Amino acid sequence: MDSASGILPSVDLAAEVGRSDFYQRAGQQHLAPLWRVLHGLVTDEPVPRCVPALWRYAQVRPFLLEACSLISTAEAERRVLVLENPGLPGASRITQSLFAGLQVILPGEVAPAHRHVASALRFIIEGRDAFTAVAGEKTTMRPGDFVITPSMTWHDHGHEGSGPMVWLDGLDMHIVNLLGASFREGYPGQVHPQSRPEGAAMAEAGCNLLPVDQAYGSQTSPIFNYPYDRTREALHRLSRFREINAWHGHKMRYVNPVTGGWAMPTMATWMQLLPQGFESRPYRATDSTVFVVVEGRGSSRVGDRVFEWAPHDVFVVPSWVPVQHSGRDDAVLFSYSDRAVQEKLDLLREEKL
Ligand code: GTQ
Repeated sequence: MDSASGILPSVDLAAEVGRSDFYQRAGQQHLAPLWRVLHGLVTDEPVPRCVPALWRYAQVRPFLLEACSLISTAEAERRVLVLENPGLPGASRITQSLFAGLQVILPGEVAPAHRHVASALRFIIEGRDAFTAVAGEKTTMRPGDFVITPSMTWHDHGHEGSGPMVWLDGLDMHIVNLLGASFREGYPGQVHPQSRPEGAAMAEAGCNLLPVDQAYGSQTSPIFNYPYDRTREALHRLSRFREINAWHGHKMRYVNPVTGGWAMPTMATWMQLLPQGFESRPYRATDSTVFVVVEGRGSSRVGDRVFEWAPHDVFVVPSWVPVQHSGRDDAVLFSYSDRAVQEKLDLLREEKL
């Protein structure tokens, strides 16, 4: 950050010249005057470096396919194009706290097993018959599914179908790194062995029932694939009898059935239906949010920008910037943010305008 922008208005700039020797000597002792930077550190309101941005899938997809011809998953480990916020170039961030990338895998390829403290979410964009295996259980991924890789669980991805498979990865590694808590391990071998049948997690936790005497030590949901057919059905059904929310349309949050809280401890996730012709009222919140268009076309006003979007486009709404959505057709948006962290730390602020 530019230190001048943080100078207290009351600091006398002429007098600062006479203090330069002091600053220099203090600096040699690793001491720095707070009064030169205070207002840049403790700001009157959020000063996001993250800016509103839109990635059109039609423009991004050719780059994903070109990446497939240039590097294998074996070499890349994860063949991902990072969605870099234009306000944070080179930082591998879509918001100040969160990572987003588009991962592509081709038939027959394997993204080898590893595990890390950072948690990941996958939101499936395109393709069929690819799977991810998490902690010994495989799940086949379909467009619109929300899939979780909990902290420190072994995971690999594979593809047994035809055509490229693309999903959006959302990770919290910048939060983990801020706190100095990152660990990672590669698995000795391409894939981690499977120990449970596909569908085990859904049977145990996805039917409004939980096994007796089962202890849950983690804050992450035991359901690791929230399939789109069920999510979509819920949204459309409730749109027929529930009054619409003026700021969000019909919006549901993904929950951990054990706690009733967010599905993941760091990242909050939602799916919303904006019925044809619906125009939301504007709101703003301190959690910068990433949106993925699942179905339909529409537009979102984000601060002074207007994004016209179509299926598979991704856009980002920075902290404290007002947002307003309109659905041209029945449109469905997936979204995620660091709200789960902000709530736990009593940091979240929201304003419905
Ligand atoms: O699939 O495990 O986009 O570890 C970034 C880091 C994906 C993954 C990413 C990862 C992964």
